[in-house]
Amino acid sequence: MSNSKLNQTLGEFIIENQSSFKYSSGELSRLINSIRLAAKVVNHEVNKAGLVDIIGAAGDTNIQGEDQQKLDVYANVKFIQTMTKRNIVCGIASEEEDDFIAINSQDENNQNKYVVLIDPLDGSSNIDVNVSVGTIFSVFRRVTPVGTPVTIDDFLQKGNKQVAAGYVVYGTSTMLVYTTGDGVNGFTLNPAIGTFYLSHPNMEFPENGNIYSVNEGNYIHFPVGIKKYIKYCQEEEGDRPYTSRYIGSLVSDFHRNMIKGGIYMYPKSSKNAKGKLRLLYECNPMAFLAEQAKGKASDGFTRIMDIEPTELHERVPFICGSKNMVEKAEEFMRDNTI
Ligand code: P6P
Repeated sequence: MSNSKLNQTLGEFIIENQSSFKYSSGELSRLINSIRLAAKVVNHEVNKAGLVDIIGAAGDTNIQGEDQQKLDVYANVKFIQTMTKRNIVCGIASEEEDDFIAINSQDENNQNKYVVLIDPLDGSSNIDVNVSVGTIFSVFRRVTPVGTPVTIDDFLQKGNKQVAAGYVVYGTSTMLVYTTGDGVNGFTLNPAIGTFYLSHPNMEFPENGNIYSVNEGNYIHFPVGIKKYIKYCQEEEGDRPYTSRYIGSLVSDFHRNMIKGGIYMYPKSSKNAKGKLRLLYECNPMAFLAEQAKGKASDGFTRIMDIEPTELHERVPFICGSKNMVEKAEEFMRDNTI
């Protein structure tokens, strides 16, 4: 991409690339634009979380049984409102909602063909300690006929059917990083004027890296293969030992590893038989981004985007990042005799 493209605004980028999206009737562009708007609104609140009484548990718990931080609730409402009010999608599923939300899909005039799955504020336990958090989204074309009510089948699609995916990272700067299947591009928000600018065109995972990201506090509960891979990362040999970096915010760990090279792991364990991360609105979108950025994502055995979903909030083990690092970890996972 020529330098002249740098500092292109997100709006200009969407318009310029709309024609390259083979199915676009402009609806997907409007969808990305609505996510852009919601991201700015949520960013405004996240940035002042310490200043107003908007942090701390909202008193409710979500389907995950996790205390809902008020910002979780706020972000969930804002993203759902923004996509609903603009009549862009026909259904939304959210980490914060027990069931999916149908949006006028039974209206025969509703020609909207996309459904969105979202983790409105991932890593929210970091809010109170001022560590970066993120929003993750995944977009599919509905599989049921337009003008009929959406069903669970519209949401339980394999990740390889995604038409778009991305995240917002609310960090030292706020970035929107997304793909529509033609590479990964990162946009940085200028908060002074509320505009996202193309700052990271064609983002790619380095094939190799020297950062591994895993919660080593769970080490004794990990499968043998993961334990052996972690020990491999720590050995003195060649470019090892690697550096251990774990923020506890998937979007932030993923973002750093995509820029510098690295691997993120949330494996299954004796504590979490299927791991912790959710397939539909965390692992699938991050896997789509990883593969579009020439990285890899699996559960240690199966490509994440080939996993057949069975329920909205199902969890899967997740290994994602630089291609050669993921393949090395898979070797250890597959061959317990090493
Ligand atoms: P643990 C945040 O809750 C999250 O879903 C990811 O963003 C993060 O990587 C992981 O869980 C942290 O989980 O068990 O290590 O605190």
